[in-house]
Amino acid sequence: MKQEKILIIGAGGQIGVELTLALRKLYGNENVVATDIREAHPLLKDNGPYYILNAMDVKGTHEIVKNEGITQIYLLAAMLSATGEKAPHKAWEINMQSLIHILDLGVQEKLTKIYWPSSMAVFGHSTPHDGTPQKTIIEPQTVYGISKYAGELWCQYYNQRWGLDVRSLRYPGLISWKSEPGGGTTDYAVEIYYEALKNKKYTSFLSENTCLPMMYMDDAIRGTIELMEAPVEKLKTRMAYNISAISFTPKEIAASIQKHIPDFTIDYAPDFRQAIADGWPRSIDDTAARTDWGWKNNFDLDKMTEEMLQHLKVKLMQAV
Ligand code: AKB
Repeated sequence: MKQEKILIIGAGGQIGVELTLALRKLYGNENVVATDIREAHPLLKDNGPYYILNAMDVKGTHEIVKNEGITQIYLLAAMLSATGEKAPHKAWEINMQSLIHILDLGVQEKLTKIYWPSSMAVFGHSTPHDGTPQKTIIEPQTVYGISKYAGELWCQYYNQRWGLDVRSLRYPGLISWKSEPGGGTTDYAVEIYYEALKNKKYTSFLSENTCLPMMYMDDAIRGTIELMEAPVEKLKTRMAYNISAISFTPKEIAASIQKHIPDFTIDYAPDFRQAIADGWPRSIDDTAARTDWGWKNNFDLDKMTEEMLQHLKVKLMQAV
């Protein structure tokens, strides 16, 4: 069997850092080429090949694919829901063009697999908000959600027309301590842990009872790799799979933190991100992922809180 050589575009982002580390463990450091528009994230320094690359740079990407003998690409670079609303045309251009040129490259270079993340942001007000099904009404209300839904259709199209093996997940909000999120509506659920440890108080930009689907990064990374390793005949959709783990509100995550930091307090000052969150599911039905390729989450809210506080405490102490 040919040794896979993986290219990660957007390796410095919230998912990218941990996915690169996990894939390097699995495939060997030298077989996972990390790239990002910025200098290498501290956790990706000196443990494998790294290039500075703009996801929109078709020529530069092609050169790396050729020179490094790349067989698989994970395209993670994107503008998320909140920053996307501030610059809708730019978000559309970045999110769509980067995908289409990677899909073309996939066909041209006969790549074995491509991974591209979708999001629960594909769902909008007209979708059932509780137990949102895999197949349902999809009318996203943010440019990020529109680009993710259009992208899913492009992935399906390239699979049906050229047999390209593109795989995708609709992530809920992701919570991590190794790398920080940027520009999302669910970012409050990471910020709250930093602020709880640093200042024992947090002002949430979402209202107290806004319930959203979320997932600890360990589960998300394992799920992504499991999807990518699943035998092709198990995959029953070439749109992105719904995956879910836990759903909670700002009030509930605060209560989970208070079990460890009793004098932690939270108040609420909803901003423009509230309207985005109000259009998203409260919980997601991921039966298809569980049935087709065995998806299963391991972390609930309290287990995640325990891990987040424990790791962030050490990280913040080391940063002093
Ligand atoms: C965001 O909040 O924009 C992202 C997402 C749900 O895809 N975390």
